[in-house]
Amino acid sequence: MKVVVLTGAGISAESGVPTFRDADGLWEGHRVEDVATPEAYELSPTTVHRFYDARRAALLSVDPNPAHTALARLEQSLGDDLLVITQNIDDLHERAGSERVLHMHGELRSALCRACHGRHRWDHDLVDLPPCPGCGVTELRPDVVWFGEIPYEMDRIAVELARADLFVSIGTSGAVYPAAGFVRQAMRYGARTLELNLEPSEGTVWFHEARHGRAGDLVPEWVAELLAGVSR
Ligand code: BV8
Repeated sequence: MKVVVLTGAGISAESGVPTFRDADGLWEGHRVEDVATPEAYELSPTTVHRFYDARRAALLSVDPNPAHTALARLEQSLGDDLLVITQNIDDLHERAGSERVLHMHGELRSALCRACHGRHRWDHDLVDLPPCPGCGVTELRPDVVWFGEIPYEMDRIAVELARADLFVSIGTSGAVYPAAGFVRQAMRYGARTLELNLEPSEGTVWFHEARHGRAGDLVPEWVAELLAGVSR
């Protein structure tokens, strides 16, 4: 059975990573859409770097929670039949032990050079415009997908959604596209669809089944069910 899991900010909420809805979408009074866009970066790279430098630094003070570890356990059992597509730019899936993780909106711990397009593991601030380790030019930006930019690996995602027998959405409001459209895409190819979220998402009508509660409770429960089914 091929399983595709889509995760959003809600899966990291219990780890202490604020969701977009938490702060009513605001950061230091800035609408997220106003700091997570190419236009905002052109206007004030410093403001945008400070936004991502703060989130990158905050990663050091959070840890994966039982929802992340349950998915890592599921990967142990399903192997290549499981893919986690995440909208999150934190590294909590990997720190929980998941390897088959696709960051469709990029990663905080990566810097992208606008001059040579090289990508570099990055754990420090970018606000001081450090030189690119590859080409030396001071054109490093956060390796994240901003509003108005095309998400990463959309072709691979389309293939995986078409192959999925089960599509599970965890901790996402279904407010941001194209991720919010994946449930219909998977369903179109015959997948069974399940929503695990604190509250009904904007796309909840598209799911065969929806369970509402905290990911830290719902995900380990669902994984145990699946493994019980799988192991029998
Ligand atoms: C694009 C990286 C063209 C940066 C992000 C169609 C209709 C309308 C608008 C559009 C459309 N198509 C495109 C758009 C425009 C736009 C968009 O969707 N705008 C929205 C605001 C209407 N989309 C884009 O610009 C995208 N690009 O479309 O390019 C294209 C596309 C495809 C092919 C070719 C061309 C790019 C969007 C990516 C932007 N970058 N992040 C950063 O992080 O700073 S988006 C960012 O916001 C996140 O990555 C995530 O995707 C989104 C936030 O959503 P969630 O993760 O769901 O978080 P949220 O806070 O909203 O909800 C949390 C949920 O968890 C809640 O439901 C809550 O109840 C639940 N929860 C809370 N606690 C828990 C919990 N659940 C369980 N347990 C808990 N403990």
